[in-house]
Amino acid sequence: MSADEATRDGAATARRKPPWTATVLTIFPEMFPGHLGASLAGKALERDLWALRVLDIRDFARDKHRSVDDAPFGGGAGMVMRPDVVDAALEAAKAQGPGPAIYLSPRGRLLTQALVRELAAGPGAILLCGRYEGVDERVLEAHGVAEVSLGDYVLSGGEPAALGLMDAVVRLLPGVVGNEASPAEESFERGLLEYPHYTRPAAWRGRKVPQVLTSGHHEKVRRWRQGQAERITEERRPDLWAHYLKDRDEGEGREP
Ligand code: 9D3
Repeated sequence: MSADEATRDGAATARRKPPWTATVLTIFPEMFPGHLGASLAGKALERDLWALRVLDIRDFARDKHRSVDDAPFGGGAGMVMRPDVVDAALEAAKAQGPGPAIYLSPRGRLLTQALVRELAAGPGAILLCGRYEGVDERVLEAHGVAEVSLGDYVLSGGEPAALGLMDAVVRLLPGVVGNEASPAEESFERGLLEYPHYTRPAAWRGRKVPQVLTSGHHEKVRRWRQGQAERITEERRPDLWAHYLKDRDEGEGREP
């Protein structure tokens, strides 16, 4: 028996590594788990394949009105989340949840599949959701908080972004995705968009399924799909296409 097996042996000492844990800081705790309580992520949550802790930032306010925001120094519209309140919430989150502290913010680094993979490989994440105009800069500096954005469009706050980030991470955790398709086969992992998909009926409103897909020639199907994925990526996402060509020419993934 290996040392590792020995430490797991015996009913009294049997203990599983804690699951990937999201600790969310928000003034809208009722938005969680949201869609992550349904479908694959919801099943995985029930099976303790990941954990979700939600802290209400308002619980860390100290005045009788439970204020979390105040007017911006320098003037201007809107309100700013107070550093003392967010600090207390972050301290509580760090005491009970593992992983890097991330502020969901339109100024953040774009969330990519590479970052999602990095987060999924770690123990969890502390997700700070902003509302109003944002959070006082000093508390972000003091806690070494990273900033992550979902894309260049305006959301109403950090909560929908936190749900999107967790969705992307959770589906990568061991045991969560039902089918056996390896993540390495996913289009984004290969740097390409997906090829087109078809199912029955073989003819629908006069539109036929591409013949190669009903031919039974697996190698021809594979080549057709690869060609389609490349065509669609080149047409729709020149940025991904350039990166794909660069990786391919550097010999990544496939040998010459
Ligand atoms: C109206 C306020 N905006 C000035 C132009 C700044 C602004 C503040 C707060 C814009 C959006 C938000 C709320 N958004 C988020 O907290 C957010 C977000 C987003 O809006 N887009 C993409 N990713 C993210 S992550 C968090």
